[in-house]
Amino acid sequence: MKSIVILISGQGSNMQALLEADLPCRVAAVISNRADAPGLEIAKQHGIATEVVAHRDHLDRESFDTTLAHCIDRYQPDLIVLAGFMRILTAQFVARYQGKLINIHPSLLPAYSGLDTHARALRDGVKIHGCTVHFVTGDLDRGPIIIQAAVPVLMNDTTATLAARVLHQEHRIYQQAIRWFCHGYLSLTADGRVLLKRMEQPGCALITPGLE
Ligand code: NHR
Ligand code: GAR
Repeated sequence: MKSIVILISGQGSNMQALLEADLPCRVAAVISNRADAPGLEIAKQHGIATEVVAHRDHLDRESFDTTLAHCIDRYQPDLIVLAGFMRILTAQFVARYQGKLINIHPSLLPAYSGLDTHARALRDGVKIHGCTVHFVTGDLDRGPIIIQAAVPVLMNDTTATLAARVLHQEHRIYQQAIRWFCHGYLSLTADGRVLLKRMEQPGCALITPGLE
């Protein structure tokens, strides 16, 4: 059975959804860059090994990433899952785990890369927003896309209501991506493209507000 390591920085709701999803893999460890991340307690309650690699104890990104890599490598995971992980990783770190490192981002990439995605989407008045699971490359939030979910933006949305609608879909698509990976359906090709051995559904559409 494949094994994964999950990296978090905070709440860990995506991590929790994965721990409760009955995935076809072992969750070897949950690692946080913050000792006070609430997600660490949830992981412990699920009997998962937890580690803290504090970025604040490191002089620069290179030394943080080196400690982080050593910590990860002790668990020999097949896949590293960023779940609300808030530190940008160096090109060396990303290269070491090419094809084995995925992230979930709270927007329909390539729109709204970076931070504060929900506030920016609301300000722009877009009618469709969402979330994206992608392989991580040296190019921040620009790695090859695996799966996306789109949600409607409603007239009375606040960043909180919109974030909650997106987060609910995050919890659904992240476990799907990891299932595909664990079953060997999903990989990153040498030329940087996503290879997915699953059926496509050309009929899918989200139109909002809906047609009448
Ligand atoms: N690293 C690389 N190399 N490539 C990506 O695509 C990455 C990555 C590390 C994290 C997640 C990403 C997101 O989904 C992610 C993707 C943090 C920041 C950020 O600006 C940006 C994007 C993402 C995560 N972090 C600040 C920093 O200085 C710190 C912000 C904070 O601590 O609140 O690292 O959104
Ligand atoms: C989620 O929306 C996740 O996509 C986002 O932060 C939230 C954290 O949720 N991630 C990022 O913005 C990464 N920079 P969680 O900690 O409850 O999973």
